[in-house]
Amino acid sequence: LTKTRYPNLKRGPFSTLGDVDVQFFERLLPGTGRVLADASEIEGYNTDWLRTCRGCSELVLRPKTTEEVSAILNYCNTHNLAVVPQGGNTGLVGGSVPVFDEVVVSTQLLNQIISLDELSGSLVCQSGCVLGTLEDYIADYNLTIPLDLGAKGSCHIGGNIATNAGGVRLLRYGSLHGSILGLEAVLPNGEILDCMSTLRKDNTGYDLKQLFIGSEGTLGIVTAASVLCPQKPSAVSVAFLGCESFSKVLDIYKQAKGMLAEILSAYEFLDEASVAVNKENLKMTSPIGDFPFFVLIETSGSNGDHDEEKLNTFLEAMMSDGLVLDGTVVTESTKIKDIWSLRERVAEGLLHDGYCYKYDVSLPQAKFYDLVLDMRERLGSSVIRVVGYGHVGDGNLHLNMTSPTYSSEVMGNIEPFVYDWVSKYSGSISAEHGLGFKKRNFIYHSKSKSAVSLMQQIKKSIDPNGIMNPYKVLPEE
Ligand code: FAD
Ligand code: 2HG
Ligand code: ZN
Repeated sequence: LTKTRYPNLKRGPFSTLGDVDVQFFERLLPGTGRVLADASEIEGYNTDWLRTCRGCSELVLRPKTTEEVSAILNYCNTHNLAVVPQGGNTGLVGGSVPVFDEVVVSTQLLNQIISLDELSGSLVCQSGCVLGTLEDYIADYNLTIPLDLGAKGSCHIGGNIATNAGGVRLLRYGSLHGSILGLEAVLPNGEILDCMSTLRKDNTGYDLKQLFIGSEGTLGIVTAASVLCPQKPSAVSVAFLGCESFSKVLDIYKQAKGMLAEILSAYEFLDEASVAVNKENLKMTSPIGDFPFFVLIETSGSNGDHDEEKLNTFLEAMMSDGLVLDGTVVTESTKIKDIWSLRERVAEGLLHDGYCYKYDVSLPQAKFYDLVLDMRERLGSSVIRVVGYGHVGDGNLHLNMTSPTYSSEVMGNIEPFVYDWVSKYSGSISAEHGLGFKKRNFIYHSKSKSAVSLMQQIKKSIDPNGIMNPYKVLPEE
């Protein structure tokens, strides 16, 4: 690990960790595996999922309670030590790893489920609970988590809240701004902020929890949350369809909204190049032939016969109108999983090419795919591939390019072109992954000067010493 990974960036005026600091943390967090300082043990905490960002922290702390988090932050704030909160480390914008030598505070051991109200569906848990574990736990109570994403086996609910993660169920259940009923966070000075409501309705004053949803670790550490869990649908079907153009993908979406209506729970698309990633890099097979575009439709409801009838009528109409060229429908859970894997594993498959240039944008749906086409033309053979896939129903495109290794020439052709393109259509340069370290300097492409200025004031008032996740989210001053 080298301290000069980012030679053009100036380290903030923070203290450097000393033996006395480490001894304090060892006393605070007794037992094995709670204070990690061995280089080989902390390498993973210094490197992000995409393996494109690397810090050189020398200390990882693993608290188990809110009080321990409070004592850690109080100490760091008093001793001017910078901190990076880390959950499952699946973030895609370099927000979860140190930039220089920030102390990593991992939520891995903050993993207790606290309570579940079966009737209202409010689940209260510590922030380090893995999303998939929560899903499995509440399935026994016929409930489900209002959020689902490919990283569910590793990401933490606290990380999901900190990034305001979207995922494939947003179309049905809305964003975490609605599903998180309350939370507890530790502020940079160690103070514990209790916003832990389990109520659906509570209009008493400013809704402070919203500030932490999507704050990417820059305002404090979320230690616990209350999640509104909907009833688990008893009938789920997935259709995987092939079609000839992106405009047909949108036509089918329009029809799906009308004909499937309340049972439509996901509408995702992949282009041919995305499915090729699955086939070439992950040796996966597609259940239907080759088509320029693929649509994944999920329906969920409470009556399988009713839903199947609706889905069949819809598909017959789509085939006879020539919108869908071929397709398959599955209802068995392992087959449903296999089809979802085709969509959810593209991100993993892309890494096998070498370096991945990753963009996650919101655009008016009609303009959506033009960006992929423009990028393909612009980059030509300088990249291995340009792929487009994503959450059509949410107007969220995932645009990815790959090359064997990082190329500054390719990067120069992508940025700022891609951000200017998105800005021209009033889109968002980060629909769901956040700004983190990689995208913070492009914030003005999506936010006004007045909005960024207020964000900076909020940051200063909550974190006057700037110790929480420095170099992230807000632009370089
Ligand atoms: P981390 O990566 O550890 O951290 C992310 C950010 O949150 C960092 O800035 C970190 O400092 C901060 N943070 C983490 N925990 C806390 C806490 N307790 N308090 C305060 N700050 C904290 N994202 C989507 O939105 N939709 C998707 O569909 C989606 N699919 C993905 C699929 C794959 C295969 C992968 C690898 C990633 C995907 N992501 C997706 C991105 C990522 O999984 C999400 O951003 C996720 O919410 C991050 O959770 P995490 O626990 O891994 O957080
Ligand atoms: C998804 O929807 C994730 O699969 C990851 O948000 C997207 O890696 C990507 O481009
Ligand atoms: Zn996504």
